[in-house]
Amino acid sequence: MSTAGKVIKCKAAVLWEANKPFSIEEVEVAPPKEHEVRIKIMATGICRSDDHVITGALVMPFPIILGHEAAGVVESVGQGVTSFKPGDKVIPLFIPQCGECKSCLGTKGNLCSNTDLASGAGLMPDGTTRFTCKGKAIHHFLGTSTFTEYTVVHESALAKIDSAAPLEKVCLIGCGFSTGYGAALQTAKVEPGSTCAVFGLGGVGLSVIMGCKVAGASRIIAVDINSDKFAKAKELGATDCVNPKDFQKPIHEVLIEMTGQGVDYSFEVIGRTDTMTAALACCQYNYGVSVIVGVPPAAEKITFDPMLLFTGRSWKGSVFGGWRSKDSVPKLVADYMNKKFVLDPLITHTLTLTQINEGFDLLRTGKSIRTVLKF
Ligand code: CND
Ligand code: ZN
Repeated sequence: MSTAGKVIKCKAAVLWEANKPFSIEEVEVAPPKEHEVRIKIMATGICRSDDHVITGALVMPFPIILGHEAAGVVESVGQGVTSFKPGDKVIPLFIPQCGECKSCLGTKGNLCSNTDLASGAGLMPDGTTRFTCKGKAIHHFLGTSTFTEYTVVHESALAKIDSAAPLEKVCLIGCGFSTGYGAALQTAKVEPGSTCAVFGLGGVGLSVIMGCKVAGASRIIAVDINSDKFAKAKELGATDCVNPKDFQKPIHEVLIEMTGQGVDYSFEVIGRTDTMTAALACCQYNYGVSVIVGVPPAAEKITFDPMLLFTGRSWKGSVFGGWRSKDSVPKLVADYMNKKFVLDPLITHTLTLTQINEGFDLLRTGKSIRTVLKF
């Protein structure tokens, strides 16, 4: 029997408060309103940004359903939705592309004004939620919320993808892969023959390495305090691996010595202020470019020597790899289907939604790259 137009009761991982495990609960998911789409989630990756909400490094309201890196199938559509129909394979977009704001209409940026990243309201664009549990409204996360069997997203925050795409792999295109790969190709625009340094070798950092390699970088230096990450970094294109713990001197000095004048491009893919400054300092003093990809911890500030910028370095940030989400995600899926890049090496664990806390433990103990939860 069709579920369209009805409330769906299903399982979801609810985070009731900070620094607590997820609770697997039965939630009610309301039907999609005008210009919204209800999706059956088939697979979702666990990203460090989800963990940042748990620890408070990324401030969002509780209770909340986290998860933003997923793939699924359309269950039903709200009034006025013409570009999606039940059965379509889709990827939710944590950075929407409304097509109407200054970023979407211009050619320079990808950060749609309708993103919930800055306001952190945890609500649908109309200011309400589609989830309830035990009589309480549950917040959305970045307009996606994928740690649930069903979710509702605005049509501007959804991309239709190839019906042959394997959802348990391409879910990574919803965040980790695209964020890292695009930081190298779209934001930094790494050129052939460049020297790059990548700080942090999780799913996102390893995807930066893949992007640097595709761009033709001749030297890619991978930096992590967990040397267990080095084998995979090399497999994906790193030419050198450095553990800051093996040196007395600061890591930026080590990298400058290794390269003569510093790297052409550096990427901070951890989410720490000290490594953001180190990444800036390790790039070439005149034309080096440093890209912040890791989510900055809330309430922390950076004090740095402005001489680092005065001599000509650039310091940039990159959200969702600089991709215009709705336009780019279907193309990235097509590129994956045409074997232009791999996703398998990033997926180290596959679990079910009810094992979500185990998945987060694997991330926190540095044992996983990406865990994919299959439904
Ligand atoms: P994950 O935790 O898997 O990787 C981080 C890596 O950094 C790990 O391998 C750590 O060992 C390493 N690390 C930790 N501390 C240090 C240190 N002091 N020096 C060197 N290495 C260290 O995280 P992820 O790959 O899922 O995400 C990385 C960051 O990117 C994280 O902050 C996440 O929130 C952010 C991000 C940004 C965006 C965006 O759009 N910009 C999207 N998704 C995630
Ligand atoms: Zn993410």
